[in-house]
Formats: sequence, C-alpha cells, structure tokens
Amino acid sequence: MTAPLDRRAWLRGALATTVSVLAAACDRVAGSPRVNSTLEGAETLTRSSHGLIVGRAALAREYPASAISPDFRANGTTNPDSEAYQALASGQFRDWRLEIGGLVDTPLSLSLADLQAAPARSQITRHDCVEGWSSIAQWRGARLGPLLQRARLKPQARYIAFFCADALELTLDGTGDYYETIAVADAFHPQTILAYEMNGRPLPVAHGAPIRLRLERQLGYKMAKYVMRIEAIADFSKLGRGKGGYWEDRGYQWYAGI
Ligand SMILES: Nc1nc2c(c(=O)[nH]1)N[C@H]1C(S)=C(S)[C@@H](COP(=O)(O)O)O[C@H]1N2
Ligand SMILES: [Mo]
Repeated sequence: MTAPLDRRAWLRGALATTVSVLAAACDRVAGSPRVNSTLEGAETLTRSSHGLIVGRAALAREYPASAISPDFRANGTTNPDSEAYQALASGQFRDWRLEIGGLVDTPLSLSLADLQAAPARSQITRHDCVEGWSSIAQWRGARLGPLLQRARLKPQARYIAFFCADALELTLDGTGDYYETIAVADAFHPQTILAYEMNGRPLPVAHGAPIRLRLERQLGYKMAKYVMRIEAIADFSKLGRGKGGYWEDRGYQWYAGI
C-alpha cells in the first residue's frame, strides 16, 4: 500500500515542477497575439515531455480567432435566481469576493480587480458538452495554479472544490447546489483558468459571471460557472451526494477527459 502511494506523491511532485517551469515560460510570452507560433512550439514540447509522464498534462488544442462560434450556447443555469447573486450582479460584481480556503496556509479573499491583476492566460478553445454540442470561444482569466501557490496548499490537499451561486435542483439539504471538484494536478495545468472574459468582453451572466472555471481537457460540466468559493480538500465524499460534482452525483464520470 505504501509503495504506490509514495510513487503517486512523487509523480505529483515531478508534475508540479514540470508544470510550473512550463507555466513560467508561458508567462513570459503571454499577452501578445504574436506569440501564437511560440505557443505552438511550447505545445509540441508539452506533448512530448509531459505525455510520457501523465497524458492529461498535454495542452488542449487552441484555435484561430476565425474559428470563434458566433452563437456559443449557454447551458444549465443561465441566470442564478438567488437574491444574493442578483444583488452582486446589479452592482457589476464590485462587492463580489472569491474566497480561496480549506487546506491552505494563507486563505485568500479576492475581488474581481485582484483576479484581473493576477497572472493571466488567454486561449481560444472548443467547449464540448456531454449532451453532444460544441462551441468555440476565446477565454481570458487568472491562472489557477499561481493563485493556489499564493494560498499555499497544505500537503494533504488532493482536490480543488468549486462552489457556485446556483442550485439546479431545489433540495432542503443543499445537494442540488452546483459544485465541482478537480485534481490538484489539473488545477496546475497551464490552461486551467478562472475566466472573467469571453471573446474580449466581461464574462456574460449566461456564461458564468463574474468567473467560471475553464478546464480545457475535460467536458463542459466540469467547468463550473458562477464560482463563489474555492476550497482545497483531501476528499470529496462529504460534499453533495459524495461523487465529486453536481452531475457526477447524478451519474456522470468524475474524470471527464477529452
Ligand atoms: N454553476 C454552473 N456551472 C455549470 C453549469 C450549471 O448549470 N451551473 N452547467 C455545466 C454544463 S453541463 C456546461 S455544458 C457548461 C455550459 O457553459 P455555457 O453556459 O458557457 O455554455 O457549464 C457547466 N457549468
Ligand atoms: Mo454540459
């Protein structure tokens, strides 16, 4: 039992190191539209080196601006009806704060402006919904990895949980509230961002304002909209109905890799 666990911990460490080196390289070139060919180079590098360690660390395909869908679908909740959310939205989210807590040494409480000042990434990717439709958009947001580094994850942290402003199903015990969990390794993937911008404009309410998760190597339901709180956790058996997410609790796979 000990050996495989140690090996997994080692792999996680090795992966985190490789990912942060790559992420640093991305930082240097990010923000300029002229760096696309450099990024493609980085992608090739990622695929060849990371693919050997863990396939899921490879970058998702990125598209040219000409591929952006003129009519990106909005799915699931498109306007959370809680009074608290409506009040935040009517104030243009000036009073909104993203809490990052749980198994961290330094809990954070970030305004939208704080997030916009954090290390960012922009990407044009395809969103695949399990229901069988896809749309392409440009997303810009704060990279989750550096934020978690700032909060200083405790070693027991294995998953990152996202708690949203909406309930898709009304239940007395809160198990109808939208939430999601992802592996720590996936949170550090260079394309994992808390998006506050879609196609060059502030993220619309229908798509998750003020921020939504983009986790480009997985299916649409993993990409929590209306994120209010993020927690580092050791296991997800006590959240919702115990399967790691709103849709996972209703039968979808936890790891929705594409
Ligand atoms: N909070 C929240 N996040 C959510 C959902 C939702 O209903 N509520 N739906 C999920 C599903 S199934 C998909 S396909 C995408 C839809 O994102 P979109 O509205 O930007 O198309 O968000 C995902 N994240
Ligand atoms: Mo979906």
